[in-house]
Amino acid sequence: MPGQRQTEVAALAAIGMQTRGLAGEANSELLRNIGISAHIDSGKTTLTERILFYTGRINAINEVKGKDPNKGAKMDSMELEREKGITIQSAATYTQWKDTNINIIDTPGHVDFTVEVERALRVLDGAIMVLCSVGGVQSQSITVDRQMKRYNVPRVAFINKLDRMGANPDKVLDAIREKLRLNAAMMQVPIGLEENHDGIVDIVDQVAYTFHGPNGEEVRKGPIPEDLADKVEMRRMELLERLGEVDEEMEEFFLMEEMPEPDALRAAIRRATIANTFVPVFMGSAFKNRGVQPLLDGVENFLPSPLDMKYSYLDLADEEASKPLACDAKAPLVALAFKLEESRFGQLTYVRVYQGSLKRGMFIRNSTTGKRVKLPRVVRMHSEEMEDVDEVGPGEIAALFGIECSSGDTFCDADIKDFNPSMLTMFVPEPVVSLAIKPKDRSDSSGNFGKALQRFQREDPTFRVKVDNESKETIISGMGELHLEVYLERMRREYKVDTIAGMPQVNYRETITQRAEFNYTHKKQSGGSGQFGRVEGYIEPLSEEEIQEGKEFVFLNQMIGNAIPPEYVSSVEKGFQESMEKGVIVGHPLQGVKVVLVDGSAHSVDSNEMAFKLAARGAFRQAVNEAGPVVLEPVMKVEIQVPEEYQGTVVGGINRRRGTILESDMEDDLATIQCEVPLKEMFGYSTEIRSATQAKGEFTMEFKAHEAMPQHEAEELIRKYKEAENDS
Ligand SMILES: Nc1nc2c(ncn2[C@@H]2O[C@H](COP(=O)(O)OP(=O)(O)OP(=O)(O)O)[C@@H](O)[C@H]2O)c(=O)[nH]1
Ligand SMILES: *[C@@H]1O[C@H](CO)[C@@H](O)[C@H](O)[C@H]1NC(C)=O
Ligand SMILES: *[C@@H]1O[C@H](CO)[C@@H](O)[C@H](O)[C@H]1NC(C)=O
Ligand SMILES: *[C@@H]1O[C@H](CO)[C@@H](O)[C@H](O)[C@H]1NC(C)=O
Repeated sequence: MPGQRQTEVAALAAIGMQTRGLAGEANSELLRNIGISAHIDSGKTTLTERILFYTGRINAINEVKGKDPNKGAKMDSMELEREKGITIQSAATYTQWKDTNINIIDTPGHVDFTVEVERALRVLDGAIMVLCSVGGVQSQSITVDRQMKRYNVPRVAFINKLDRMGANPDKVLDAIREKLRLNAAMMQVPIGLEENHDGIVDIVDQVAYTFHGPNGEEVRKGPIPEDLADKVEMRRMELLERLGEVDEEMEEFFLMEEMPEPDALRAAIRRATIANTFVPVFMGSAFKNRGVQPLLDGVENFLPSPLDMKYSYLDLADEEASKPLACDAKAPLVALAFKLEESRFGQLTYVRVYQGSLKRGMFIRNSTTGKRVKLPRVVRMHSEEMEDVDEVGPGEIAALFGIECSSGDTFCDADIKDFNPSMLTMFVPEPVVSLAIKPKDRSDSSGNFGKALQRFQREDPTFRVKVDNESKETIISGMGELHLEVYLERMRREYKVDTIAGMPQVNYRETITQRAEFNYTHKKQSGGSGQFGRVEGYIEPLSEEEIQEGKEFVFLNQMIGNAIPPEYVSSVEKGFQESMEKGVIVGHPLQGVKVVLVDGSAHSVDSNEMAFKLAARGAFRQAVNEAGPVVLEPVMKVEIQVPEEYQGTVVGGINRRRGTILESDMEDDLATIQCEVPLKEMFGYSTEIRSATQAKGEFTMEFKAHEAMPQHEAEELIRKYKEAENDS
């Protein structure tokens, strides 16, 4: 009954607008923008689903990975996600718990899609970090934690799956402290574990919560079970001690051996959580409907509102000076587009308003390009449904219709002149895998092949497309095999284009290992206007610190005097920089090179920009072979979990794939192996591990760094490159 549904949505929207109109600006204090991030399979989707159910946003719970493909969990809106059972695309959902408005940004779990996580984290004020009570802190939890630290995202932890065999929340807490180095303490003590898991005891309020009704919607309060009293007391002292380490008021209580009132304790937990010096730990079982409502109270009580956070923008009108943003509805608008999505309603642009308000019908401007557009519609999204709203205030997350833009664009009020704010650029990793593709239908009469590629590139900065100049092939690159596979699948489903793909290729790099000098003269002085330029200096590898700072190429001018006129020095730099694009051993880009210019000479008539650029290129060619060039390959951090009986086989497989085992742990017959393996060797690994372990093993991986390739491995590449060069 689509008609009825629409009326419902319209009615909801009307109510929403009304309450908002009454509450006005004070709303920011009651707003929480949160993400839920987790290791794959720790239950993030299940938890999100429960949150939406208990907050009244959905009427029924559909289990993730259910049998009926049309009835997957609400947050996984793409059909493909349902089939793969993993969350790929983030969507923003708006809901309410008690008086608090909550925006949930669904962040993807798979490491191939970390840029999505990064983007989501950029617009969040806080997060729930979900951990499995059996798996604990896994490699991906560490990655996600590192990202949260980079963006200073305060968080609460939720230890899920207390109903599972081997559930051990105490051990997970130790891992949070040791592996993630977080100052964390339990907010709760479990009532029973595994099949006896029944509820939780709240340490601050000293009450037991149990969950009843078909979906755990009925929360009953009771006294602390007698056998748990000591444990609760122990955890309560520990909570005070941990808070005392970061909060003076609590330190005093701890030293006086006094317990503060629950309100004072809660206020301290909130202060420390927002200051990112403390992480409160909640627990339960999303699947068995235990512990989710108290977690929501925790979100309300302890995670920051937009008013608690200090953000800043770069003022493009003032040499990109960093200036503070005010979470004030009347201040000039600053909003960040953080996600584009092709929906069945057309292009949706997700934005976070940092300052001022977005109003339907107003004119907004892309602060970088100065392009002015009218804002036809503003909506709140709930997975695939939406509510129209007239205005969204500071701190809020909304979606816009009919706005052409790229993710990462900053919008401001078009009617305010000389105000050009830019939100910081987002961290985007370089793609590590490439794949040559072409449409099966060579004519591609619909033009959809090109359209799809353009769309994906705009949505996802880690997905790149280029056409190889020599082979005329279309090359797509991304963060892993699965990343690219997902796009080919989306092309087939959403754009009806079947593609033929080659073998995935690794994105190699080259670098130099020692210092080498150059002294090169570019000269063409026979007839007509001549060309003359001489450059002298040396190239050397960048230092470890420079690489740590993210530098790939450094140019230093150490000339004494003006042997090369200043206007040509930039041409010299450009010439060297261009040489970096294609290495000499296998033709892949160079990185980690420093060029130092010490001398040169020019001719009063025959010197020009081109002459110096060519001199630099010649000098580079001259020096690079002397500088010990090597091939670098991407190396991945891999974490594998397999039942004990397969450990030997799997370790053998990793050794064959040139992997280095860093660590292996054994717990309850389950081995966790941490290793580093060249990406090239990881192709097809999912098939191997499946067949080697009767589908009982699983692994995750993420890019670590480009590292030197062993000579004998590089030789094959070098030979192929030389053959290709000779052919052309
Ligand atoms: N026993 C138990 N199983 C759970 C619990 N929560 C989730 N699961 C199961 O764990 C599996 C993974 O859950 P999801 O919610 O899809 O996990 P996710 O973290 O969203 O995973 P991705 O979408 O792949 O990132 C599903 O089979 C769930 O039914 C829990 O509290 N207890
Ligand atoms: C807005 O500015 C950014 C940065 O220059 C640019 O990449 C983007 O395409 C612009 N968007 C529009 C709609 O002009
Ligand atoms: C591609 O080839 C054309 C002509 O063959 C050349 O003009 C152009 O600069 C090349 N582009 C790149 C990126 O190499
Ligand atoms: C560099 O080359 C020039 C011209 O070929 C020569 O005069 C000069 O001595 C050389 N410099 C060094 C340090 O070898």
